[in-house]
Amino acid sequence: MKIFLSGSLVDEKDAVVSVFDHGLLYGDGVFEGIRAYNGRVFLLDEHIDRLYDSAKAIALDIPMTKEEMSAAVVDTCKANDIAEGYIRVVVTRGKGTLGLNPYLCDKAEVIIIAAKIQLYPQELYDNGLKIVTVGTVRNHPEAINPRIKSLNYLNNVMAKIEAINAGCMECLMLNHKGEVAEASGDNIFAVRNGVLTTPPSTCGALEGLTRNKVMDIAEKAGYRVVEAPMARYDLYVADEVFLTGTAAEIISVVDIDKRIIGNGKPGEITARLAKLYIECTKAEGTPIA
Ligand code: PXG
Repeated sequence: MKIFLSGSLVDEKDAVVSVFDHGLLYGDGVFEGIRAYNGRVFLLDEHIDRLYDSAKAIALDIPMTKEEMSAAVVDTCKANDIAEGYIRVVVTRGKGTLGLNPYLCDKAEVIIIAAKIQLYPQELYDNGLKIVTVGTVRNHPEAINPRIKSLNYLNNVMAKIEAINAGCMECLMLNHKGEVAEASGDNIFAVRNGVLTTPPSTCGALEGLTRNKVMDIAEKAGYRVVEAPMARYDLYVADEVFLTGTAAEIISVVDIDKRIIGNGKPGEITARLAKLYIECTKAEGTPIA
């Protein structure tokens, strides 16, 4: 496998970073997870914009222009013959000292990996997920803003541990006010009486690109879409609940804290939106070839 590392494509065995990299020492950096479908990189500009916004928020200078970054993503796919896959872009603070001071770091390190995707088992799409609310509260927005896609994912990892310990693959995270934020690695939507509701990013959600795309698709399909603070109650009494994310795409939730959602089966509106989303993934994107 060829990896893009600090400006060039290198063999996987040569793709190594310093043990003094602050990405490793402090989780100091940002990342993106991107999909390639049908020989195209899906939502590439949107991912690059979010990467640069995340970097700006943590005062990290990426030593490449957005155009160079987009080209590097495409080149990395090409070098690995990826037409369908998962691309991870990582920008770390770079090599520094054993102290926190990011201003003592050399230069941000840029890593791009383009690999085959590990999909969730089909059974989960057919039958829906069971999730539980976890005790790990979403990061306070004035501590680490959840809109920053940072390398510091311990908040999400702790939530995921609780989910797995409870026998679930995903979980529901609430913000410091007890409002619905998101899952550990996906956004959440409720459908009730044909209206879609999802929390605004100010409630502690990442501004998911799948989320934004689904909102767009839903509106075009004639559904009303509302961004509003939500309580767990709103999810419990919904007709349908689903999660969105680059990896998961759209996946139904049929059980939250042992409350059966709707009739306990993946809903019709969710299925319709998932179909429309898949159509977009096949038809849109930046060509790799
Ligand atoms: N919320 C969080 C906290 C995320 O990390 C999403 C929502 C969905 O956003 P997008 O833009 O993908 O629709 C994410 C995305 C993985 C992986 O390997 C994916 C994510 C995070 C960590 C790992 O699939 N996130």
